[in-house]
Amino acid sequence: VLQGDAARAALTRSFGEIPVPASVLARIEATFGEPLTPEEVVARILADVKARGDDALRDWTEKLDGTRPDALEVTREEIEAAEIDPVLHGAIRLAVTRVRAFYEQQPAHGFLDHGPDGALGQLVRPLGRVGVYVPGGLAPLISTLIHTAVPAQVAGVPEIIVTTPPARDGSVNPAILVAAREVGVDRVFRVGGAQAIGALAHGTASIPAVDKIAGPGNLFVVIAKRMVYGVAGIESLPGPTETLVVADDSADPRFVAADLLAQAEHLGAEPVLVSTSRDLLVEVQNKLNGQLEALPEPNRSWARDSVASRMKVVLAADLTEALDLANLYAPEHLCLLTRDPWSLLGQVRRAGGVFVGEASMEALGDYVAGPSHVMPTGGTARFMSPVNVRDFQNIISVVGVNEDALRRIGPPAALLARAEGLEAHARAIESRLLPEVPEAHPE
Ligand code: HSO
Ligand code: ZN
Repeated sequence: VLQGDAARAALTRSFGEIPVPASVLARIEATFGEPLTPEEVVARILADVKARGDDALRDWTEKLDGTRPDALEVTREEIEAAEIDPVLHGAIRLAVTRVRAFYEQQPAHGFLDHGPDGALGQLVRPLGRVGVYVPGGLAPLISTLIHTAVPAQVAGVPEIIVTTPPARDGSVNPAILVAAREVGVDRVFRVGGAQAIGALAHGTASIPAVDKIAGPGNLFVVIAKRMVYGVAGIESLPGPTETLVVADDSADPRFVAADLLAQAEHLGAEPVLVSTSRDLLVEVQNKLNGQLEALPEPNRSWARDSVASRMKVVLAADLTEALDLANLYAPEHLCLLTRDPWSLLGQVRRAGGVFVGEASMEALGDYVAGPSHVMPTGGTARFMSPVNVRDFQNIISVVGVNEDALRRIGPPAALLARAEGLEAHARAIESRLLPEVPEAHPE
């Protein structure tokens, strides 16, 4: 149990370098036959996809996902034909409806202010083509497609394409295809990992280059997104997930344990518990062990790894210190399980999302609450936000000043131009103010 300075140190993030689990390094060495860093691996993949396009995508998918896709695109017919249990289909519809309703409330309009100076304003325009990365692999994240593509759609993006890693038999989970259909995604490609990010950024014969790449992924996907930034836009760097639970002595240890475990079963997750009650910490530990043992495999192993390798437990002096520590850590999810959780909201400064009270567990937010579950991880909540409509729009500034205003604000502008040594700027302004442009006279 961490306290005081030790807790602060444990919850202070190091930026710049993404921590790499030993298991990942071991897998790299097994795959490549040499001890490369994840950055070196990603750089190789990106360069190859840029140079060789679809062939590189097929080779890397074969090497890393164990299947060689002839057709990289899932056809319209396959998407239309995908069928799943009707009750699950209904749940997908509910999620789509609720996420859409949430983002339709997000103000995203421009303005044009007609005043004495003329008109100044902002146009808001949707991006042209967006690529959504949907993690597959061990857990096919149906909900992630919804929670990324729907905000883009509400933003007005006319073309949304999805890439997702295929299973070993080359298939894409039918529930992901149903979600794509329900949302109205235009195209789906069976490619994952850094190679998918390379394809979305550079474009290949099969996969069109996009303006922006959105969505969470594993370490390699996050590194790839960081590396292609500038070729394409990226919405943020959502990577391995984390949850920080603040609980006082009123919290039910069963629920605290359940929420920590729900997060822990994501690969590489970091569960953090900050409590003002030592008794609660002990009780949560007991419940956690019991609930962990009761989980089926492989979930038990995933969760156990997160708990054993990355879980942090902190005893805080009071709720003010608890919230200070939470703000320092800047968790993706901040869960408030205290007597009066709403009273703490004013102290929340840094988090992807805040989950207020017992009925608002983070797992509900993963699916149907409304706000996107794609939230900033790794402490990037310090400067980034959850996926939202604004990620998928451009602002275009409008300058439409009239002559009256020009007479007033032109001279100081010309003065600033000369102070910067930029004479042509000054003359461009003054040409509208003076009767004649000064010109050089040939001798
Ligand atoms: N909690 C994960 C998202 C997710 N959970 C998708 C279930 N499905 C990261 O925020
Ligand atoms: Zn989750």
